[in-house]
Amino acid sequence: MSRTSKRKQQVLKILHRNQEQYISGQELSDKLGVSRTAIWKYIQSLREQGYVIDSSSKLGYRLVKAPDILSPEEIKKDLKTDILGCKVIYHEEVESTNLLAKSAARQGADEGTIILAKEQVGGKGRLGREYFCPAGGIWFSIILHPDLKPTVASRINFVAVVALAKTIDKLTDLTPEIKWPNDVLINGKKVTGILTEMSAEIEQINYLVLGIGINLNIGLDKFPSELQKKATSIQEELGQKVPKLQFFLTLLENLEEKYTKLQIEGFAEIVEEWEDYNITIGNEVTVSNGEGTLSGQAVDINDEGCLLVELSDGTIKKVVAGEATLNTEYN
Ligand code: BT5
Repeated sequence: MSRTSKRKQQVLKILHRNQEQYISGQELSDKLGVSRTAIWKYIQSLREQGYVIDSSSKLGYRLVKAPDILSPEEIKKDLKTDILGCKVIYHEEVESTNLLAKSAARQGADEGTIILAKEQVGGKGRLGREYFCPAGGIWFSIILHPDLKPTVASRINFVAVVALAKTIDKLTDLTPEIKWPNDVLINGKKVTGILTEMSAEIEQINYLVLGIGINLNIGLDKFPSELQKKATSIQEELGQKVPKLQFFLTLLENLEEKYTKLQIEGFAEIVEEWEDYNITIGNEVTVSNGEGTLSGQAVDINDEGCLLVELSDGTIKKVVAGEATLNTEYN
């Protein structure tokens, strides 16, 4: 961070701390050891970011309202987690936060480091698919060092998808549903996606990058037409925008709680919560992946997070990864 942006952050911190009262330009300039003109410039720049700052020639400056943005300063101010968000890196526009997070992880970034972007221009889905990530959504990746064997790393996806469903459930009147493996749907359409990537040896995970995308405050008309049939946004379903910062902070708390639960209590506890939102188990599904396509009744999730499908002849097939289509009215 440059010296200028560091000072601007210091001004913001002081304004936040004194939100009820004015603080004079002189006091700010004494505290930071810079001129009053410099302080005025920092204030202008904060206003351009969306901060509403009242100024009076007699009294000084007072923060009236902070914008609803996911800047590290706004996140850190109200963050209640211990691990997730220990460091937050924010970008206006990136290709993909997962790419940046993998590179940070290779350089030894701490567990819990978060890379966020307002917009992604090369957002990634699974298997090299593209993911549409315009401004208004939440696009971020977290670096994790879970105490898990690589063979059961996909348990992290269950942690994430349960945390997402819980957050939507808590903050809105909507009914989130989980479709195996990683999708949260609302009224049958996808609102969140998860991309987990890892570097591992046979016995241990070096690092894992959990990438999460949420269609939060995006109008459906902004989506490419081919996506409008299968994707939706929380704003679209709710008919109004949702405070982004509150959503993100609640999600981090839920993620940390489930992540800790996974490592202390075990996977069965997470699957139990997953089942509260599940629309896959108990339904007729068609699952396709690189190995082909099969149809049958989804009967269970095993210890590795695989879907168990009972075929018409009674045999049970284990599906490690793939696309599940529910043979219901939605599809
Ligand atoms: C996913 O892949 O759902 C994983 C998405 C992960 C996105 C996050 S954002 C932060 C981090 N940085 C990244 O670069 N990625 C992660 P998959 O299950 O393969 O679904 C991909 C399919 O979903 C596409 O082929 C489209 O059909 C559809 N899709 C694309 N954009 C979408 C969107 N915004 N909402 C819903 N569906 C979408």
